[in-house]
Amino acid sequence: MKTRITELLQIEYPIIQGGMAWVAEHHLAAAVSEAGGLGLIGGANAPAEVIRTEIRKAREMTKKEIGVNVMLLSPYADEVAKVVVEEGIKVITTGAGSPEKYMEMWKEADIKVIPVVASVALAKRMERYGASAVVAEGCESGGHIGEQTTMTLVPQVVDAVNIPVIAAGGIGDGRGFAAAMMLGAEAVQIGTRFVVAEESIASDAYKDRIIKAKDIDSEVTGRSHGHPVRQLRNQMTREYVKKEKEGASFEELEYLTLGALKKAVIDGDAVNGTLMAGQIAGLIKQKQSCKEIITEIMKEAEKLLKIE
Ligand code: TUI
Repeated sequence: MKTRITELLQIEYPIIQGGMAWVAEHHLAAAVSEAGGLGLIGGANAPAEVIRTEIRKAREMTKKEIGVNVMLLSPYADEVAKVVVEEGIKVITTGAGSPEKYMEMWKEADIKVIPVVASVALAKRMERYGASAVVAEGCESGGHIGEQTTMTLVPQVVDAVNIPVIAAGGIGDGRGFAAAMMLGAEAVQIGTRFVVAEESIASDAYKDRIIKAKDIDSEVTGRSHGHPVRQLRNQMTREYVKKEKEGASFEELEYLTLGALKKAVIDGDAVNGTLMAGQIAGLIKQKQSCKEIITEIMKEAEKLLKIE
């Protein structure tokens, strides 16, 4: 399947991987790129030198292009923004903010910048700043989310910009992929389904919670302080929501989630950790290789879209 995104990124399949904190490290990024999609290293809150090492390790595993997701709320965002240029990265996605202060530097380095947006306004602003494409991410996604659903956001962004749009949020199989194409997207970004990939280093406890998840098992915390985060419900989220209802301060709530992502992803603590996952978790039933995931999605989508 050819779209402006497969042409732009020179990839076989129009599937890009989400920049998931702790999960999107070199094993997963290399496996997704090797399977014909675009794999990315998730910058998350990691120091720039950690990202440099991750990029180099991914390149030892694949000759194909890998990208980096720069998480703009990170205290290290400025350093990471420079390291990606130094390392010759050619595709950047960004999340949780507007990357406009880095756009000139990245464009000069011939980098394709693909900001993740949660609104039409930011999509239009990013096009003006020279973005090559945007990811329109609906609130079905795991992690930090906006307000719009994928179904409403994607076609509105498609109508508002001329650059290609990648749909994200709630896409986990060929039906979701085909639906995104019907909304005018030219690729999809997938997160949750790649968390459970065989090549993903996420703990078995985290993967098992996704595989056992029902449709209603995710919960959004942090709405009270303007940083809503979708994750699977557990003891930590129950305590968080209770404290949020009691009017706890941002600092008190932050304390609850300190290091909680690492707890879930690396230590396998599914009780106190942050199990970021999208609403599509309920659909995900097994661990598969990235190659199997991508091939299965494409086969199903091509049948639905009647592409031979
Ligand atoms: O960024 C993500 N997903 C993330 S980032 C993350 S790390 C984190 N953890 C706790 C709190 C906050 C972050 C975990 N998951 N997805 C892309 C995304 N970007 N979703 C929503 C947005 C967004 C929201 C508002 C982008 C821009 C924006 O406003 C910027 C502006 O200036 O208008």
